[in-house]
Amino acid sequence: MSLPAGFTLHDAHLDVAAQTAMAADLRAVAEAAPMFHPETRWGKQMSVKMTSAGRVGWFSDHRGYRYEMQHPSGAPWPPIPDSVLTVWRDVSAWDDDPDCCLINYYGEGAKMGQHQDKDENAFDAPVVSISLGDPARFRMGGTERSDKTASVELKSGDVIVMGGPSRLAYHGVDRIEFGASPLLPKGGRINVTLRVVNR
Ligand code: MD3
Ligand code: FE
Repeated sequence: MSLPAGFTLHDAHLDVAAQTAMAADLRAVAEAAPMFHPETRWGKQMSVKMTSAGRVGWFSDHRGYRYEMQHPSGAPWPPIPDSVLTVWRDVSAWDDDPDCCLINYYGEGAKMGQHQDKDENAFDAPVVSISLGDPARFRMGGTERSDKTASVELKSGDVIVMGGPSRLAYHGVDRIEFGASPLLPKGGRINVTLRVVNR
């Protein structure tokens, strides 16, 4: 098993109290900016539900992937919770705060195909991801789709940093172990991704 350089896993970075507090903060974000299933360019609904906090939010429809200044309702995205910003400041080694906090919710059977994160304008900044709730089988390769891949189990409270060469690596979520974690009352998995979109 080999992972690309610049990838760091902070195993159990958040204890259960911090995970619970962050889940409550994210629930408040999702009340102000409700989760939705984005549609791909090909009109297929993604199995993961999403919303965002921060200056910009990630969005997709028949016109493709992009960042938008507003939730589909027309409201601005809520601010990024302090509990989330604290993690970025602890692990990113980046001077500026992120301008997007994408919140992904994986219900039973949800997954995410292998892809690169290329919709940003700051590939030298790292991406930080926080996992909450049910464990996920995360799979990561290299910068070419044909590169060999390695799998990592991401558990509630784990934080990963993708900097340097790993920033443009292919990655995805093959499956989650629905119901395995007691953190979220209805089960499932939340992944928070922090990104610098514009510098
Ligand atoms: C590796 N989310 O939202 S987070 C995504 O678990 C996304 O929800 C997955 O991929 C999830 O785009 C994986 C881990 C992650 C995020 C960004 C990366 C890994 C990355 C960017 C570059 C390389
Ligand atoms: Fe991604």
